Amino acid sequence: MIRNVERTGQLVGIGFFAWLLAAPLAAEENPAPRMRGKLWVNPVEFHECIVETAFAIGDPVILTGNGLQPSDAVVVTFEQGAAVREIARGKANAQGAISIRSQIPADAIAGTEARIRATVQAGADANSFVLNSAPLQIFPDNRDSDGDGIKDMCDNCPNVASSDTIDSDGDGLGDACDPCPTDPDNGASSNGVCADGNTNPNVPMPQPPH
Ligand SMILES: [Ca+2]
Ligand SMILES: [Ca+2]
Ligand SMILES: [Ca+2]
Repeated sequence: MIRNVERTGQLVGIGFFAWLLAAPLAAEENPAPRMRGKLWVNPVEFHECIVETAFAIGDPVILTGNGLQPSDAVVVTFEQGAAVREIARGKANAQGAISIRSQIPADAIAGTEARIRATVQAGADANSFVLNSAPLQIFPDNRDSDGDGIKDMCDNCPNVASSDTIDSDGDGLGDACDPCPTDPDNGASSNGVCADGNTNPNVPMPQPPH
């Protein structure tokens, strides 16, 4: 009986080492499916934008991505909520990369977050690989309301002309229109007084009791 137990133990041990040896081979034969990668949305006309993901309706764009298999065929869709429309088709090159020209569709909805996806339809990655863009902010047009040369969608002070888009406190408002340029909560936590001691005109000052 003892001998049988020892023998069983030996068999279990041999089986374990056999599994260890076989496991890497099995992993190579069945690699984990690659489901999602990154799709970069680049403006055709370079514009220095604070928000790199801001685009206007009709803007021409170049979509780039990699990590695909050579010759994979992709369908590119522009998606806002449940609305999905095809905007381009393309094919991966010999290095598994794509570069496809398209545009923000004319019937896109301004003010609604969008995403662009390239889904493999045919090829080695068919139905298993999708390239996703970052969420995109869609603006109605390329207007420059204050005429300072910086488009509204790229201007952190769209109604105040300024030569730059410097935002010292990083709160999204440029120094040129920030009521508290060095106070990111703009005095909200100190009764309307900015960090530099000035008063924030956008926060009502507490009134003395009558
Ligand atoms: Ca402007
Ligand atoms: Ca401006
Ligand atoms: Ca600011």
